[in-house]
Amino acid sequence: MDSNDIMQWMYSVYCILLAQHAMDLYYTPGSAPCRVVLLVAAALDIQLNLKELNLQAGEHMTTEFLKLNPQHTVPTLVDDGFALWESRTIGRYLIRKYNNKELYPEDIKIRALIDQRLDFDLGTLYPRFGSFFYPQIFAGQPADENLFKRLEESLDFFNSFLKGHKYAVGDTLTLADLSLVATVSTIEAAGVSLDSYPRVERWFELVKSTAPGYEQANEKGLKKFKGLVANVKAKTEL
Ligand SMILES: N[C@@H](CCC(=O)N[C@@H](CS)C(=O)NCC(=O)O)C(=O)O
Repeated sequence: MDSNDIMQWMYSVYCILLAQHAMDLYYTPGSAPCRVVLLVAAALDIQLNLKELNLQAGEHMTTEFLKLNPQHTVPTLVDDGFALWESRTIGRYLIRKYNNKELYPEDIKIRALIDQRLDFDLGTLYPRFGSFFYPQIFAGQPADENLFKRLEESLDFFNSFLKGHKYAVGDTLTLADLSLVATVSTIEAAGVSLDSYPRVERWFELVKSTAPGYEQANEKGLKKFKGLVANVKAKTEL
């Protein structure tokens, strides 16, 4: 065995050990919450063992999956038997596990602002988008003007949060951006124009070009989401 063979052997052992330690991520590519976790994994430069579930086929309702997550939602992360769900919680867990100080800084005020943006996304922006858009897509209902106004109001809120800084909190990329970009890109992909929110538009372009692995982590799944929307629209227009 020469030194090259030894290096090759060590590298193979390293890859096997790494694969054994890879965490499982149950996900579905079109889902915005799942893309939050993919964006965090890309920013941390870690590999997750991706396990795709087909929700339409009920693969999230199996006894096996319900044992992991009784709430039957994706994304669900499983780290050596420890199961965790809620995309932003998974994001914080991974950031702490890999001891990353940039995406969720320890300064209590910065962290509080990141949490505020994450809660705004979880409790206001994404639900308002969902209640406006999903009944149209999944139940064939007409667009509701009042629900659209509520969505517009929340985009306006986000536009005002961005005043005076480049990213969602301050001038560096944080977990808040990775969460919000999954939502905002989904809103845009659903055909909602961002023209009336210039700061959101500028921020969106910035995050697209600076979030590590953005294309693979978000755009790929977004294409599937767009495909699903087009498919449902085509069916309802028949
Ligand atoms: N707040 C949750 C939302 C998760 C969620 O609702 N995921 C959807 C897919 S986008 C899901 O799993 N739906 C199936 C179900 O609830 O049974 C998160 O951010 O992880």
